[in-house]
Amino acid sequence: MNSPCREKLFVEHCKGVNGLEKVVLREVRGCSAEIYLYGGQVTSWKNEYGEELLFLSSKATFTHPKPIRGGIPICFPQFANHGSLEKHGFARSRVWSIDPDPPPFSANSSSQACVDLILKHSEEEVKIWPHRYEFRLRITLGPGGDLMLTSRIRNTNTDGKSFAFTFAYHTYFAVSDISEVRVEGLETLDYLDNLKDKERFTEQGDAITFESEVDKVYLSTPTKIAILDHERKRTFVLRKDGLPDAVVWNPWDKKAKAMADFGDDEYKHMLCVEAACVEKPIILKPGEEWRGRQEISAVPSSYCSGQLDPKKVFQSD
Ligand code: TA6
Repeated sequence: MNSPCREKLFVEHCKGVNGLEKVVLREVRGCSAEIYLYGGQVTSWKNEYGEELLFLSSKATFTHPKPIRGGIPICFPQFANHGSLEKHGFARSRVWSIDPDPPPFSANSSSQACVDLILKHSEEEVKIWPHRYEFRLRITLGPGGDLMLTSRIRNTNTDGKSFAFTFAYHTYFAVSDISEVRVEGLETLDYLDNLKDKERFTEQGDAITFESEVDKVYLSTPTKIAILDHERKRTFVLRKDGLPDAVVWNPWDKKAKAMADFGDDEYKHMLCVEAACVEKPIILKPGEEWRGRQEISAVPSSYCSGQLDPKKVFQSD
């Protein structure tokens, strides 16, 4: 095992809910992240004060085949119902493995708090999605507490066939009160509205705020998006690469009540902003690899204001 991700101090392998295997990442200042092999899913991300930054429903079940409600589910090989597979694909309800020997990354991070996971086709799965693949997921907690997820998906078909897929990091951010939250970076963009049969609209006005159910796929978005939580004076900054779209979702009260694994009032304390590739599926020929990256950080809002003027910042990296 030559993974740089095995230093005991920074990476702990243990059991979580229902005895499921999980990995805890820690960095020196006290930030942490938890990852379940079930779903290859981040379920917790805490800052140096031990404050939880991701939403995980109090009703989340950690039982196969139901995906875990909250954290960062991986949607692959299909986002939502953009295809004939089960909603959001099967990766979020499969048990991933620790990748014993991940191929080197060109952009190597200095952090030792990281874990490499791998998911490969199973013979069962080939019956519903007739392709062979290797999906490598590296999750890194940076020295400053930033959380990076890098996916590398390779077509390993031996029959010469290409495959197409859509993808999302379905990130559930924890917020104090959804009606006090603003998203910057998506204004004036086109989006597909899932509440209106995926019809295409253009976002009007200023930053996005929330007063009812929202389920939109913003298209060709900038590489930086900010989620400002006024009450908590915290801003999440999401940076992405290889993922042109961004999904914004809050179920609001009625849908919340209809979900068995979601508390009736929990919609007030979460917002999904998802780095995604939905509109134009990714196509891989045999032997080809795709890479998609999401990096999230949480900073005090005072630090962000001004720097997040979309005209100044969102076009740059
Ligand atoms: O990403 C938004 C979305 O596709 C919504 O339509 C909403 O249903 C959500 O995902 C959650 O889906 P799930 O299958 O986890 O209940």
